[in-house]
Amino acid sequence: EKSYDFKEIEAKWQPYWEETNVYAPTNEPGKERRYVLDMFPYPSGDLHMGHAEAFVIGDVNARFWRQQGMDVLHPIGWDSFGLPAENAAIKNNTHPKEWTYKNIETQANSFKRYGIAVDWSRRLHTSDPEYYKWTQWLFQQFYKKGLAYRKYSKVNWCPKDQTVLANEQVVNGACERCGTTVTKKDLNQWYFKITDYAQELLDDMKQLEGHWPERVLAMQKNWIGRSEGAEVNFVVAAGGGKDETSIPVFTTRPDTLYGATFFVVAADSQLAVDLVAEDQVEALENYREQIKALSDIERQSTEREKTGVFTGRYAVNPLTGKELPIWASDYVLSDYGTGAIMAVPAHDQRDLDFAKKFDIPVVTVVETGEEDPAETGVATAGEGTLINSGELTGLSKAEGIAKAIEIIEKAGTGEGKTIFRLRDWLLSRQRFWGTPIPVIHCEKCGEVLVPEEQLPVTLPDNLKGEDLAPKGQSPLAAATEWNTVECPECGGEAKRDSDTMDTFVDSSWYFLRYVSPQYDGGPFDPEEMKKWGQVDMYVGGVEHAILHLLYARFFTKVIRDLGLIEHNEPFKALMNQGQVLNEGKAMSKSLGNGVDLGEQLDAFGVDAVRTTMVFASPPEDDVDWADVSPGGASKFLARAWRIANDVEAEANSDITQGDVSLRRITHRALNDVTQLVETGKFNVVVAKTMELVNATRKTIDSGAGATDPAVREAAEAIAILLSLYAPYVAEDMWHNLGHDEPVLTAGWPEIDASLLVDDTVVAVVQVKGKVKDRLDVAKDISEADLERLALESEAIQRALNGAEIRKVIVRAPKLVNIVI
Ligand code: ANZ
Ligand code: ZN
Repeated sequence: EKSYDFKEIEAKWQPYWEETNVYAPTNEPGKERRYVLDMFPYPSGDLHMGHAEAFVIGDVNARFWRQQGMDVLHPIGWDSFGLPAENAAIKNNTHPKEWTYKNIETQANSFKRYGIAVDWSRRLHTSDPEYYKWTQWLFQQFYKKGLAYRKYSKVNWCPKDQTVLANEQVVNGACERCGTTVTKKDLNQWYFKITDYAQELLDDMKQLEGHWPERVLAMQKNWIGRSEGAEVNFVVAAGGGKDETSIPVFTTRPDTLYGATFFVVAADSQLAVDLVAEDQVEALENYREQIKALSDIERQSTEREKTGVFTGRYAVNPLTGKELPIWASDYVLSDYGTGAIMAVPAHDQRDLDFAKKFDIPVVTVVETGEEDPAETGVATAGEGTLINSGELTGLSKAEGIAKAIEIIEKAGTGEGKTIFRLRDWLLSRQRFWGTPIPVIHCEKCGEVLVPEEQLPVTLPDNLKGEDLAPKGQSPLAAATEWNTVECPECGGEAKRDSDTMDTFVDSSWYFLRYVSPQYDGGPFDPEEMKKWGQVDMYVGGVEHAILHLLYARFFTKVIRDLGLIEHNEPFKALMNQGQVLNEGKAMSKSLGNGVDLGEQLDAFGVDAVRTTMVFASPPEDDVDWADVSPGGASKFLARAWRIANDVEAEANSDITQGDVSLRRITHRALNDVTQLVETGKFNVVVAKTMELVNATRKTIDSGAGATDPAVREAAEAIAILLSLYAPYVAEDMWHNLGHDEPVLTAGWPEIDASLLVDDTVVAVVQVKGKVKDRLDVAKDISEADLERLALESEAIQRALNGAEIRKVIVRAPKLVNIVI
């Protein structure tokens, strides 16, 4: 008899899937559609265990919906612009595309081997001119709507990588990539005006609740950071050689105005420079030098000791008329609110720390029942009653806020205001391997969009190696031949913009491109978009919980406002897969605990690795590779596979004559799996298959079992269940069972509801009135049988402990009470 040989099976079916293109949508009219998407990979080296975990999850979803009779779009592509390719090119004296496309090919082959049910004809790469043409086109539409603009600004600059970094790429003051201390640099930079959509990005999260992980929604909400409060104007009295002026502050607590004892401006702001009294200029300058390299997070940290300098000026509290000393400190950020605050040490911890350090009075204005902050050093932020607050005294916090806003609005010294923490998206990078910004700069005409018919603006092919090394300006700025052009407006000599786009731009719309990746009349074919629209299930790592998802949501909304799509949100549902660990730790080179995916596939086969990934835990939990057994999975698959071989022609093909107990297990498994997949319990799907394999084997081994029609029914069900996560075995079994079509076109078997009805109940066995055991028994069990089972139970024997039985009361099928 033939034995299970995964290598042979893999070699047989992989080309078959490609030839039959079985994973492409069928476009049959009237079919329900589902769009399943995995976050596309970055082409660094070959696939690793993390890919294997993430992609099998999307795959189970896609395969399940397909088996449920839906038309499924499940595409793949590569996020193929980015710095590593450029660094490799500099090192190897090549063009970045060589490294990039070589790695893509390697990964594509591995994905094919891994048996992912994707439509390969839709494959895209963001570094293909056919793709980035439309990234550029979208940029231009944003520009025309005023949503892409250039601004001179201080940006985080990595002196080693010679590029701008977004705030989130600065970790503890150092470049996320190379660890070099980040400095600030003044540069003219491109931004997307995502802040215009802040409120909508927040509001539409309602549609995602229950479909996205809660923690992702919480992170998005926090990142958008909506704050309600007031803007209050403080007059700054003339002094220190400077004129009278006025400075607004943003506060969430206008109710605490009477407790403000000082005033702080962001030390690194222009405001501080403009304000400072002449005799404090030097002190301020020294201080500014000192704080230059600190990140926002460090500045705001409550751990760090507060620092600052007095500016020599005073601000007048508009409610009390009192003068407050103005300090400059780094704990106030220059780009949040107005860059200035009224400080209320009694009720704000950072202010209190500062006040303690510099001996500034602390005035409690909200009686919260807690101890005096001036004594304890702990600010009180909770509810309470206002005290020492003039016309606000006696009010609650909420009433006080409303009343204070009313007063300042009447007096014309301020107003209620809502602000957001979200900043505009800095998208320009001074690097080579990215989408060129399709703008021309002309001395006469200013910024001019590259005419649409000239798109794409392609990257030059002739730069390589050292040409790409950062030298303070973008390699494209140095490529004179490439960047010198005629101005589309006046015909004079002009320069191409030499920046490229943040790769997050490329990935903010790729899910739209997949509906028609070859379309050249626009970023996507409107007809295809009508069919597929929103992604039904998006699978990817939680590391993208903020930026990528927020940017994709922003793009979707702008593209909707351009009239190109109708939906508001890109991803209806989101699933974050867990990590694959080894011995409890993330795999890493330095720990030397990496597990090589290719080696695992060679040793155990694709299906066993996939099954192990799925079986180890629910998708969102981590998998520790040290705790799992791909060898065990391989044995299970071999057992399943043998069943298909053992099925014999039925003596009687009337399925209703088949073994009822096996049929019950089969139909229950098919029935349960629907719910299990929909609730993401993929691991239980594997357990159910195992149960069915065992039951089927038992029936086969009991004499004439192999010819029982229930065995064939079960074997087919096993192939269909396996087709969700172990595609090779499933395909081979399906064909061994005599089918000519791919298993994925089998469709979900019809479930016989009469076989789902529970024919067992739980009988409770009590000793002296206390429950000592529970037994699964047939509904129609006789009193005698139930009594016998109860007395034979080990738990009951233990409970009796040799005591003499006085009486046994049996109420079949649910209760046995033993009296001793
Ligand atoms: C007075 C006050 C009293 C404040 C009080 C808080 C508690 P969120 O919720 O994060 O928006 N603030 C305003 N602008 C700031 C800046 N640029 N850098 C640092 N802190 C700034 O926080 C708003 C509060 O943070 C504001 O309300 C302000 O302090 C401070 F009992 O004003 B508050
Ligand atoms: Zn011009």
